[in-house]
Amino acid sequence: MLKLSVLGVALIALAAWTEGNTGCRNGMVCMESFTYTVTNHLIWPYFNNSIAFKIDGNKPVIHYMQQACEMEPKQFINFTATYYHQYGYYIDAINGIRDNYYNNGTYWEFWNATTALNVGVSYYIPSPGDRVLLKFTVDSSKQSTKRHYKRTANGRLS
Ligand code: B12
Repeated sequence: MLKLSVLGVALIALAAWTEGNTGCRNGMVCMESFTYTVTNHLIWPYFNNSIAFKIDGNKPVIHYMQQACEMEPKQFINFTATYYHQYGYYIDAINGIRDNYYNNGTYWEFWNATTALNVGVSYYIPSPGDRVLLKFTVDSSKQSTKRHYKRTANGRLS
């Protein structure tokens, strides 16, 4: 009996040590967490999916994007990115919705709670309380007069 209680206490201590003193962990909104959201209101199937992460050192957003796909694959199905030596990864598509900036002005815009960010997902490091957002957007200066977009076989909009 005594052995079991000692084991129990040891397990609780181990859990507290792994999660930090606050018990904050992935999936839980708390002092040490931020939320990551992907939102698309432009083309069906629309989605607005969020997940909370405990901040993991100085890891950039792209690290958590991959974690989201592993943890919640129904909401964060996939993403594709192109690597640019100077700026890191550029997000081309999320959940099969692909940008087509030069034809219709659409792209995945990168935001935190207050502002469109001036770096990409490889360089932005979330801080506690942050709300990081990738929002499927149309650049109004490039927007055509079309109101409805159709999704083609490769996920692009026509
Ligand atoms: C055109 C452009 C865009 C277009 C890209 C169109 C496309 N690829 O389909 C749009 C408007 C979509 C865009 C988006 C973004 N952009 Co931009 N963009 C530019 C701009 C004005 C010109 C790039 C260009 O054509 N160069 C000439 C060609 C020949 O060289 P290139 O290497 O092939 O260019 C490609 C890359 O630059 C890439 N690209 C464009 N923006 C970005 C951003 C990131 C993070 C990456 C990895 C790649 C990338 O697309 C270009 C065309 O294929 C530059 C400013 C500048 N004057 O350089 C900013 C610039 C590159 N963009 C920037 C940023 C921050 C972004 C965004 C993160 C903004 C946001 N908050 O959403 C997003 C990217 C988000 C994502 N999806 O990952 C910054 C990068 C700064 C940095 N240190 O990381 C720049 C330098 C502007 C600035 N001074 O703030 N962008």
